Amino acid sequence: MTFKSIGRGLIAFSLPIVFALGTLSFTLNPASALGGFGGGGGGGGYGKTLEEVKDKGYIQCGVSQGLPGFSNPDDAGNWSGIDVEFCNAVAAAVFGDPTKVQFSPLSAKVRFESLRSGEVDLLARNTTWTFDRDVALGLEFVGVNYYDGQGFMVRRNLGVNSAFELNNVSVCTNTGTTTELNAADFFRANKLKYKIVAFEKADEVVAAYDAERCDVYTTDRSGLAAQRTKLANPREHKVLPEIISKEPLGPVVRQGDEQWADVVRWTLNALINAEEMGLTSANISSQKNSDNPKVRRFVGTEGEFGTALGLDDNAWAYNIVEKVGNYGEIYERTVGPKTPLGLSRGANALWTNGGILYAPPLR
Ligand SMILES: N[C@@H](CCC(=O)N[C@@H](CS)C(=O)NCC(=O)O)C(=O)O
Repeated sequence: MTFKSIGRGLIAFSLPIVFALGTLSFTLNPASALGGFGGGGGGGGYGKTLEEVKDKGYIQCGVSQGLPGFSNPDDAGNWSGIDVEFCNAVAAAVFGDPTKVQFSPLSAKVRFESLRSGEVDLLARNTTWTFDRDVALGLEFVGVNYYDGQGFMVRRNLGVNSAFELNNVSVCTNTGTTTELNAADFFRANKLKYKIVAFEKADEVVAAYDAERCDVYTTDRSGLAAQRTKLANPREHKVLPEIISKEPLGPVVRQGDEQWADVVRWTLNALINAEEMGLTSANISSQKNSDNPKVRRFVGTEGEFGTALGLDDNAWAYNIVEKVGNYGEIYERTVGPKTPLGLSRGANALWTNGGILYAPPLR
């Protein structure tokens, strides 16, 4: 092993260090640990997902079974939505081709086991980042692609204007969700009587609610906006004003594969940074020869960011934006005000626009 001083007392090692923690062991690649770009070995090396994805030639992406705006198949089996486009963006980063994705529709109940077992490489399925999921379930959340909160929908003729008036009600929802847990907390904390009517498939929840088998439909507010479009008469229903929880929805990977987590995390960061920098699918090709160092790093003409991630192309972020678009473009065409969901940006606006979307810089 050789050591080299890299200034300010930091030492760079030339051999990988292997850590052993009980039965787990992993290798820390010094080039990536010390931010040494272009150090010959590329990035990380903590797991095999990126290698396996490259070998098979596509990403297996776990999505919902059908939630308009998030992940929804059309009659021909083509998927669309903000989560679907996130999977496309990761494929653009890895392969330079957003179509190199296969979608696995997963119920809320089975999603984590599907990810843990390796059936999918990535979960982009309106999944709330919680302590338990992050810490105890062997999962890693890489960020948030939609800030949400849980709400209630009722038939207008129920005559209810506030969630605090929901007493002695039956409540339809999905099993295996934070929704079930939050509803229990809410009704208990407010000493309101309720009965949960839970189903594994989202369409069963919609059908039960529409058939008046329950008084209330509860889920993430984006989910209410989506499922409302499937009701026989959407106008006969209203969403109550209270938001009873925080539901930061984000992409998830298996714990223990930092390299893959970094690829997915920096795809999300690139989408958000692109919007902040004004880079769009329409204008990014004109920025390829930009003199601006920040733009040059983004499009890959300066630095070795792709190599550091273990990707084959330093233009990975360029490819995401050219082939899929930035976060704002995706938002507008999937869930935004002009779509059937009609969701304004709200908390999902950039921090520079009054929202809380804030991505770390690419440098
Ligand atoms: N964000 C919550 C709820 C996620 C969830 O599964 N929501 C339902 C209702 S919006 C859903 O996605 N249904 C679509 C499906 O099951 O395919 C969680 O992570 O537990």
